[in-house]
Amino acid sequence: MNKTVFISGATSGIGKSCAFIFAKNNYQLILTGRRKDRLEQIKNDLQNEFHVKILTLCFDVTDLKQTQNAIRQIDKTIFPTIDILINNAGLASGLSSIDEGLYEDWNVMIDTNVKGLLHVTRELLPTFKEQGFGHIVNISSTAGKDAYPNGNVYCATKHAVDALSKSMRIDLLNYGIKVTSINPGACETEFSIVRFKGDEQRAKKVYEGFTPLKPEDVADAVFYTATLPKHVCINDLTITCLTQANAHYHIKKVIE
Ligand code: NDP
Ligand code: 8X3
Repeated sequence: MNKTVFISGATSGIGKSCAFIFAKNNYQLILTGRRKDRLEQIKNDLQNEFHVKILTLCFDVTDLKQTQNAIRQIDKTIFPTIDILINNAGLASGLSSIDEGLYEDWNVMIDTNVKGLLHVTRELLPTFKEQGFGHIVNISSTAGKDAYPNGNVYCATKHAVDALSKSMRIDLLNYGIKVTSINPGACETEFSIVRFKGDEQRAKKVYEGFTPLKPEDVADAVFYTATLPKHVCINDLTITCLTQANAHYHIKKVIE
């Protein structure tokens, strides 16, 4: 029987690359996000290429009702198990000093990165407990390990994800559920376009002069942690490009 991976935020970047690598390796997919057109396009592309079963669920993780309705409609006869949950949906909104931050940016980051992750996890836990196995992979960040200038609330939300991964691992040990935190550094996706509210020029500048991670690099790491023997759990994995030492120390150098 094929295993199933549930990916939140599969419409772009790291989530989309995770969908690709798991489909290529014959997993069934449950792909989620708010952009229905993108979900359908990715589903068609992956089904045509890899012939795997794919369910798309279009919902906003910040909305508990939408999250519950979507997850509760998963048909157990088609997806008898959910083996892996990749809590990937997340974002930064704005980059400003704490005294100048906008309440609406703070709310959207806290609601998405912390409450959204909790909503999805809580809804899938009954399935994991019933099965007696499951693997939660939380996409945190180097920003969850250290703060950087003007990162304040985004860093706080990723520190919260870090704490939640540690807590989940303790609370879920008795149920045979693995919990892994993946902490990427700068990775070129739509992340900075979202952070700078559609300003593509400003977003592009973030990655100038060095070679950032590609979303496929992070997806490779996720896939590695998710395909280890049953008794092995990678708790915490930080992955950066060669020119980034931590959340705030980078050098500019292009790697050929
Ligand atoms: P992208 O912007 O490319 O992808 C973000 C994904 O999250 C999209 O699929 C988006 O889907 C989804 N998403 C955002 N908000 C919501 C919501 N409210 N409800 C449902 N889905 C949502 O960025 P990345 O791929 O870079 O980001 C993925 C994760 O990786 C995030 O948690 C981010 O914090 C983390 N990360 C990113 C790094 C980077 O440098 N890029 C580094 C470290 C961590 P849609 O808009 O369709 O809803
Ligand atoms: C996303 C990357 O550099 O803004 O977590 O922390 S960064």
